[in-house]
Amino acid sequence: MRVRMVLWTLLLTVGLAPPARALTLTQVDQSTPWPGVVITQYRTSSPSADVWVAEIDLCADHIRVEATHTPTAYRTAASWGASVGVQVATNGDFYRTGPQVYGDAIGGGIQWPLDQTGLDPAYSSDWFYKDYGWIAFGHDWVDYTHTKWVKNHASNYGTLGGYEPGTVAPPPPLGTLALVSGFPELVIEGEVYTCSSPTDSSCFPDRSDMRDRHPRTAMGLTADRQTFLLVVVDGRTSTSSGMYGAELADLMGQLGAYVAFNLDGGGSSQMWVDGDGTINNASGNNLGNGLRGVANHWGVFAGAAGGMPQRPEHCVSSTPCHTIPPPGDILESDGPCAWLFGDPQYWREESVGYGDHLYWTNAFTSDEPGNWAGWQLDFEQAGEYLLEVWVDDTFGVYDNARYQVVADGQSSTVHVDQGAAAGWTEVGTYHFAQGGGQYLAVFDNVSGSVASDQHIVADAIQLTRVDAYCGDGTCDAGEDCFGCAADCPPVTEIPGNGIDDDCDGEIDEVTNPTDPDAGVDPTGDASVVVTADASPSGGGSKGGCGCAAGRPAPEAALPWIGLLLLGLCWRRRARRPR
Ligand SMILES: [Ca+2]
Ligand SMILES: [Ca+2]
Ligand SMILES: [Ca+2]
Ligand SMILES: [Ca+2]
Repeated sequence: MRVRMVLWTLLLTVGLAPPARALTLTQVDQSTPWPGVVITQYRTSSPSADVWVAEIDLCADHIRVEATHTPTAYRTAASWGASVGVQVATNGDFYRTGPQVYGDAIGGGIQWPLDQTGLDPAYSSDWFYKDYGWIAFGHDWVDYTHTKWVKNHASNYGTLGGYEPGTVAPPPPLGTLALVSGFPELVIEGEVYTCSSPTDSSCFPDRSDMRDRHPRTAMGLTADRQTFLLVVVDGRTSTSSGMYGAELADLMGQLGAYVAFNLDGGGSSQMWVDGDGTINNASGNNLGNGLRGVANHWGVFAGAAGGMPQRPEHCVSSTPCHTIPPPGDILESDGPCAWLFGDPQYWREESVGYGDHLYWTNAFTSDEPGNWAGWQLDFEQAGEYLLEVWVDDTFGVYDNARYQVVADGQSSTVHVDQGAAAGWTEVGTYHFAQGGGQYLAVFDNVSGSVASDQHIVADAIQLTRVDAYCGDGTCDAGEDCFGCAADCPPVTEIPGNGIDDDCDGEIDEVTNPTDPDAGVDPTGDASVVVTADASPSGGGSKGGCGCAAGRPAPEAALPWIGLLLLGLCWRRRARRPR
């Protein structure tokens, strides 16, 4: 927004006409059916079109964004939305027979198989291959990646943000829960895509149908990443003309998008709201042929009716669900940092296990998980941690339960024999980074046959710090009484060891041995001396602070070392006559 304002100011200052912004929005209706969801209907002039906007406050209670899991059939937004239990749904990416989509897709935290996405090398010669950008949602984050065209023309846009801006079609971030792809990009880092003419061949070179007026669907994100925009524009009727791509870009900019992408349009454009049904003229978009089934969708859980936890799932300004302190911690599967995915009826609860509560589900043969559980991990300090899971000896049955550990950007898969386990069971030791974006997950799907009733438990997990850290009670290398007084308490200054043992900011200062309060020799004449047994060569005991080189810098210590040597010489001379 600010970029645009600056641009306008600049244009006005130099006396040029600003680019025509033909689109005028008039609000027709607005409602807030659930906290965090505002549905607005607009009428636009030039062109005359009906527009529906769902503004989703990602930091409102109970808000969670979902996208279609690997589909086996085309569904309308209404049918899919009702079956998943979301409150708002729209169509998503372009699709083809399969069902498959043009870009990448993730629903319920599970990426679609390659051959149902446009990433399959089989499509590498197709016109749309890797053209897409996406918006992706994870735990406490939202991200986007720009389209191929934008990445290949990065110099037009200054510094590109988003995920891996230098890589075309990067693998999605670990921990992505929902992702839908689209192109072309309509708003790029706050800059609305503009064309000299909306019908010129140079306008949206990555997609020629942007140069005709069609029904449209678009997705956008505000600069603070706290508002998700889903927009549908009707067309192909006498009352609503649809929009050129350039008009859609203008619309998304006016609605406050910082980034925005075109989604599948035409007969696919539809917005469904629970209780109101399909709110736009989706059949009109489909030339009177009723609602069209599509391959993927965006959905939004909202309000208590959505059944999601109160804590918003993708709010970038949330404090972590829990921060694991330096020594480690125990996180429960029914605690604030746990996820349970899949049909809830297949997650059974028992009043046994750690804290007298566990969940279990059965292993089953499938390419994709049906039920899976996850634990979000957010650390106060980076370090090495032993990761264990609690396995109840009755309900832990399956001998090859598959876990995924995401630690410090690395993903590892570990199989655990839950049948042989009882109590705390090691998964492994990992280096975790400070902060979040890390997790443990356990999945129920097995390739190949599996016997019945092979229970997999999801119960508490435990993290135990195994490397040295401040607060472990030992003064370790790299710690001192400045940075870690808990482990390295200040002790009486020991001269000559180059360490500021008493943490007063002076290294090896000479003190009166019989009266330490007398402090440093004030005159420098060495009238205050040190006894031999307090010096390092005299076998003076090394205090708790002696485990690391002290500060300040060596040059600051030099005068004191000199003074000490002078003092020792003086003492030797003074003793000689005896
Ligand atoms: Ca438990
Ligand atoms: Ca320590
Ligand atoms: Ca000192
Ligand atoms: Ca010292």
